[in-house]
Amino acid sequence: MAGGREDKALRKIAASFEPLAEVATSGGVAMEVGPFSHACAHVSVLFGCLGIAFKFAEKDYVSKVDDLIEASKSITTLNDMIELDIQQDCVRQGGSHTRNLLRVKRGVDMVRVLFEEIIKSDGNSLKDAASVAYEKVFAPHHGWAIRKAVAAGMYALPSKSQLLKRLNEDEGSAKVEMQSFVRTSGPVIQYIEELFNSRQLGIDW
Ligand code: 1PZ
Repeated sequence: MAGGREDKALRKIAASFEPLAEVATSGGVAMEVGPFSHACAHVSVLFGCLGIAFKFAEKDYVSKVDDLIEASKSITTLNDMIELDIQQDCVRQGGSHTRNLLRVKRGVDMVRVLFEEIIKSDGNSLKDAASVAYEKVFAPHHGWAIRKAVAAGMYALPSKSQLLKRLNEDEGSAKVEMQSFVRTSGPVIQYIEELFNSRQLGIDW
């Protein structure tokens, strides 16, 4: 819709990950909680283009991003945020910043894989691309009930062309922005995984 809130949302999402990718590949600069969580907040605009089927996923994702935004008011870097949770022995506790970071990282990864699938598919199906992304990123971590609900929700997704229309993009412009996001989100995801792995916290929980 012209002038709608989703006006050029893809460009915004892609642009907000540029500086994060620079930090991730700098080999020394620490990523800050604020810029990271605000970039992740941009991503949630996509939910608005998917219809009501994924409202529950949106709520879960947004609440976790909001928790990170709140954390950024008193903690500067992702590194320090994790260290504080380690000190307080609450890394895996429900609602901890570190646990929410791992979930939000998966959300970003899902969008990355989703865009990769959309870019390489010729058809008009969003369901196929979304199913592949979900299977790869979230399904191994979700129980039976959630997996069933997600599978049912996939049937309610709009088509790829409907999604692009809601995003105010055509095939060509969408491809450019999606490619940009795929390129920049990769190193950011790796950076976060390294924060976990270098402390033996694991990323499979
Ligand atoms: C076209 C794209 C289709 C989008 C499909 C989205 C599928 C994701 C469905 C996730 C359902 C979430 C239900 C809640 C799950 C929670 O149990 C877990 C664990 O949370 P905790 O126990 O730590 O509080 N939460 C998650 O796994 C995070 C889910 C975030 C979903 C973000 C998806 C981002 C994709 C955006 C695409 C527009």
